[in-house]
Amino acid sequence: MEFQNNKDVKFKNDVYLLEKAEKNKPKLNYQEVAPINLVEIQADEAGFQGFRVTNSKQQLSKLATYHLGKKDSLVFDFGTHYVGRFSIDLNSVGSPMDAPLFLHLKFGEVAADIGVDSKSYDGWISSSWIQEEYIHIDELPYHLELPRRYSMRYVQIEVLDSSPKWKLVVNNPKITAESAVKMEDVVPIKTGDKLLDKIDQVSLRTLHDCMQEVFEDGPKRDRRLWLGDLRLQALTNYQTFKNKALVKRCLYLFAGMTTADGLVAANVFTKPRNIPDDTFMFDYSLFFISVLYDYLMVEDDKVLLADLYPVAKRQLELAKKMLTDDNVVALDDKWITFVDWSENLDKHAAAQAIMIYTAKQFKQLAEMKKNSEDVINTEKLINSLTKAALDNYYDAKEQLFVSGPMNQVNIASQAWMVLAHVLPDDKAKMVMKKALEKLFPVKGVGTPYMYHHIVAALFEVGLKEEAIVEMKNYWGKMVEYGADTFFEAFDPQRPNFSPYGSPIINSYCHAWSCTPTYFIRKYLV
Ligand code: RAM
Repeated sequence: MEFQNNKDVKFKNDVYLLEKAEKNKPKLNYQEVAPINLVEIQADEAGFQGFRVTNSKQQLSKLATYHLGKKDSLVFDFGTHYVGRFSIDLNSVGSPMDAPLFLHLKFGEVAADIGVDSKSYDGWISSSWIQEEYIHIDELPYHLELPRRYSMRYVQIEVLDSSPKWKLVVNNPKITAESAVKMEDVVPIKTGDKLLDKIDQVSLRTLHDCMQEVFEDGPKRDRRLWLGDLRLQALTNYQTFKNKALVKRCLYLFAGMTTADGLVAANVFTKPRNIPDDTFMFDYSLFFISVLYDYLMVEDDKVLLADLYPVAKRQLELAKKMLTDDNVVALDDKWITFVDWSENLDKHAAAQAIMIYTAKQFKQLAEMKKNSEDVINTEKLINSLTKAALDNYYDAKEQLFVSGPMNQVNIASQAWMVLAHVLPDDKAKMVMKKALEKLFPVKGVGTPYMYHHIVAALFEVGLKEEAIVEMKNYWGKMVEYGADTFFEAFDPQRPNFSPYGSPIINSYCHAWSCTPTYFIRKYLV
């Protein structure tokens, strides 16, 4: 995938909708956290991405006694993942400070973030996402409070230079962590299975750390509101933190900043002010309908429905322009369909299924709105889309869906067709059974986002045990690797997989990976 540059697209700002977004802006909670340990990050082939964390010979309780000269460094371990600001007291010992202090600080969500030399990065997205700072300090003592927010468990402080005449002493390292919600607001569950309980906790921490002034996709990167991520975060939030105002805010943000033609952007920025990104995705625009629909399933809110119904309707109207005469979704490079980061994935069938899935939700919105014309028209659309899906993509002999000109049989198509209910329940169950036989263990799936839909489809057809096994295999593998929060990209067969050309740019606390707690709380307890 590449960056989209649509700088000529005209957007409109709806003041009424954006004011509502502002009204639902949360007040963040702050928590001061001290490190629990001093550690060393060592290269080790057996460790996740080639690194392992060991206890340092130095002790935190003796911090003030360590004198750091040129090339000396310390790594603080805060015990788990936090999002917040870092501060530390710096002082000198020895002769008068005859030269400035030159410091390098690095912030890591995982050990490799610290261990890998940032200069080795040459991926296709900006290296400026790598969380590190180079700072000169002219006078000590100094209370260093870094202005930027980081997403981290580990903080490395390295003296690039002092002077042979004096050394650095550090004290009081601290993170002031921030989130829109509090971990203690969610009651821990006991499933009777230790791994599932742990997966649940890691999921909660992931969602907690991504819930800021919007539902961020990843607090390390991209630090913004993406529609596809929001959909899964909102669903998980209803089962856990139950902060509905934040979902409402995000819906109003997307609705308040569409293109002049009414298309919802794939993501929006909220700093330094509200700005829609000039990036559009076929599936993400349609998911505006889903987020609105899911919200209304947990909260009866007539005003929200009245405000946002036209925006939801417009997404479906615009999607219809992508249909061939035979009602098949034609993929378009200018309005890409995301589905997953896996390479070589044919997305035709999944795109068709996503349109059916969201059209069905829109029909229910139209029913809530008592708009019989929209109900009838959407019903017709669903029927023609479904017929096209079955005519073009269902291989009745194999009982599996194929996708695209090469009839690719991939897991994304099966999962989305099942979620869109294009087949009767018994046949849909058969699709997942066949998929388990032929496509598992799945290969080449790049993200927990895609994995979510695979597990969701297994639960949907009643293959509960199989769904649990997949969840434990996939998210459990991240736990085994020591995850405090779940990752943006993860392929168990390729632990170094990155959609961007290097794992050090990946986010290791990523919104769309938080859903096991949703599954566990919805289906298991
Ligand atoms: C990446 C982010 C984000 C996702 C998009 C499609 O930039 O990981 O979460 O929604 O891709």
